[in-house]
Amino acid sequence: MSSFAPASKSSEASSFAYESGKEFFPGIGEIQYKPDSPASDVLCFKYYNPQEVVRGRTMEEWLRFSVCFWHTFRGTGADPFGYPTLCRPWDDQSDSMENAKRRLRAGFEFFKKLGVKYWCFHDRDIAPMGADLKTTNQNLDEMVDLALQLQKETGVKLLWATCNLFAHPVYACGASTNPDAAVFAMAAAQVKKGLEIAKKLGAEGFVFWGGREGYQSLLNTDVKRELNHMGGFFKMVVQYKNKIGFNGQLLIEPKPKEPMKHQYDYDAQTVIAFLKTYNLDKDFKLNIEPNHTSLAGHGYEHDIVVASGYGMLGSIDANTGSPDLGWDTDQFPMDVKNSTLVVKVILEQGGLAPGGLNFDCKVRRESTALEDMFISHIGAMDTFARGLRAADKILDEGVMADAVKERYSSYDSGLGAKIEKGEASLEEMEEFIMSNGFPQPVSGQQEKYESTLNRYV
Ligand code: XUL
Ligand code: CO
Repeated sequence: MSSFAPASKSSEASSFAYESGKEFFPGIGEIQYKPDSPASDVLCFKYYNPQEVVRGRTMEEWLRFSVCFWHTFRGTGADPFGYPTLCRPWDDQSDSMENAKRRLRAGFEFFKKLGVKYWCFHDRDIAPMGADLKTTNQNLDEMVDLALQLQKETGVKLLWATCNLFAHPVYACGASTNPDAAVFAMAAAQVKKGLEIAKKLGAEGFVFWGGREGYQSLLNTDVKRELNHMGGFFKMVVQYKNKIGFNGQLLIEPKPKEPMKHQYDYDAQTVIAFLKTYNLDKDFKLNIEPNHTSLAGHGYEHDIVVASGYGMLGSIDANTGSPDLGWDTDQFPMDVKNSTLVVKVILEQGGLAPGGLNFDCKVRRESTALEDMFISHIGAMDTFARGLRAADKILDEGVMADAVKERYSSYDSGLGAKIEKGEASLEEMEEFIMSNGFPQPVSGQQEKYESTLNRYV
């Protein structure tokens, strides 16, 4: 997001060089599936074959890839130590509507050439804010009209929309959890408009990432009051969504920290508990981002497994952190073992629709070439295609599932079945141990599972 960039930037950074009506990515055509291409050819898919059928659906239908507008078309490469490095020829770095329109057109050319069927955006990614809500909404309407036209022309659809409730200075102490009720109102007004444009663009979902919903210090924070406010905010969202007939899936994206020291949507289990507490669990699902999962101190696929277990895995922000760093680096996912474990869950729960795999990823600050935008997405799509093939084989052969099933087989009949049905008592358990003696330990065989997995990836 441009607002993350340092206040000033080197004048050489601007390299605006776009001739109206020309292609934004000249020399790059639609990316093809070429399984036999040499390793040096990185501008084609070696594994992702969109129309290939796996377990009764095409790869495209299982994986539902999406490009995010904020990193790929608003990311500048700026960091706290350096000026922008990703200076796109069509972007004059101004906040004008013409610039916003060029960016959007570049975006749709990119989606089409890459061969993804979905995109995602924040309201503030696509349209500049005006001096007040009225002009801000007018700008948004103008951009949404263009987006609708480009969606129709290209067939690319909106996976989900979201509101940026964290970049503007007024949101520094949170949006719906801000101690100031007027800021709550500003966030609510923004989300009202966000839901309207999501409906207009046919969004399949609407995401809430709790950007600054949390605290930096407990000394100045009334935690329970803030959580009540957040619960009330989401109730208003559900009411308005139903009122206007927006049918997209509402989603919350957990993250434990960054930018706040502590964020209320800590991880999947925390968000599920929050939703159940405020009676919102029928209206929301979760959008899981593995880089956030690892920030919470969990393994890569942990939150995906947990959310799916509760029937609440709605969508995935498919990215990865850097194991040797430990913050939200939003890297492109390139690890086949990770993608296999994620796709295995997707297959087991029968798909992700209406969610998908959204690449909430940014090329490194050093990856400055235009073709890096393609290479990064192609690499990640191939990683998930390999994960899909491997997960299909794992499920087909059933070796791992059978081993897990066997591990719990004592619950299939007798005492175990009674426990699972909730029909057993402490007295019966005592009686069982009295007559059968202490049980013998059974091996967990972690290494057996790990080496079995390695046979598939
Ligand atoms: C931030 C993050 C966001 C959300 C959308 O860490 O993941 O980009 O996905 O607001
Ligand atoms: Co995300």
